[in-house]
Amino acid sequence: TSPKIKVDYDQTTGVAVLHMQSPPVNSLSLDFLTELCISLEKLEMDKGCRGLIITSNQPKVFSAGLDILEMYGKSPEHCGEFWKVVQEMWLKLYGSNMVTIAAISGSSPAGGCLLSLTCDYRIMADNPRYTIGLNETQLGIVAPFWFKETMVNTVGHRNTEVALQLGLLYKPAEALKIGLVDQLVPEDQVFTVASQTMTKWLTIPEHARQITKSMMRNPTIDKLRTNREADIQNFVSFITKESIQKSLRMYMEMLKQRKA
Ligand code: CO8
Repeated sequence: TSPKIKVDYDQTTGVAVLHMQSPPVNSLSLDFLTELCISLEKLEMDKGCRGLIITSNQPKVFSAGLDILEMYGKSPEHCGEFWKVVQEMWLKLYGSNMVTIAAISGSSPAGGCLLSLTCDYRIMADNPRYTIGLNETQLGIVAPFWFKETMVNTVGHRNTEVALQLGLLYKPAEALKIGLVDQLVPEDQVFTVASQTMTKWLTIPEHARQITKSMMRNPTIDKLRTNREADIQNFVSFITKESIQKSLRMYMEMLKQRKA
């Protein structure tokens, strides 16, 4: 199988660009996330790599979020293994020493939104066809506490309360208004602006910035670190419930019908 992630690392600038290239919609499957974690591990170990831009090579979509097929009709063992790598992805990105920028070139629901929320800065294509948000309740599922906290840390308690209960998917202008993204730019400039923004962030003394980032994020990270196993058990027992499986099936059927 062809790689789902392509990394271009420029040693002279110290900036790596991670392209998600898993057709059709960069859904976060077990294989995708495993590959992503391996790439992140390598970049994090390379002391010369100071910045990471995450973007999508798929048209119209940044990432469709967790691959629903990894959670539907699968054994508890499989679900547990899958959830572990979802946690791993979040821990690696939210706690990264690198400056991370999401170049959001398309829609970014659920896990795709979470992925961009782990970054230090979000630039989104200003196209009203695209949406971003944590829409879990629309699938009949519940965003776990660390999804919720990542959202609270970004847009505050009240915005999160509304966004998560209603499972809101925001158009770019609305996302900007609540601070879910930091900047909107014309579609063809997302990457260029991300690179320019990176240059700016990299002028800040590295150690001071890293300590500041950890100070902001460690309380949330530590909560998952110390509760990983329980969080896996929670997920597995929730997702394998008959009623939840039924919700997932109905949601997938809705996706197919919407297409037809
Ligand atoms: N997983 C698996 N397959 C998917 C997913 C997904 N997340 N998203 C889309 N697909 C499939 C579609 O079913 C379709 O398949 P097919 O070609 O066989 O019919 C194909 O990908 C292409 O999709 P579309 O035709 O819909 O493509 P569009 O370009 O029209 O739209 C979108 C792209 C906007 C991304 C749209 O596909 C969409 O809205 N997808 C659903 C996104 C979503 O709701 N994801 C939620 C996943 S759950 C999650 O991430 C967090 C779960 C937390 C778990 C907590 C439990 C305790």
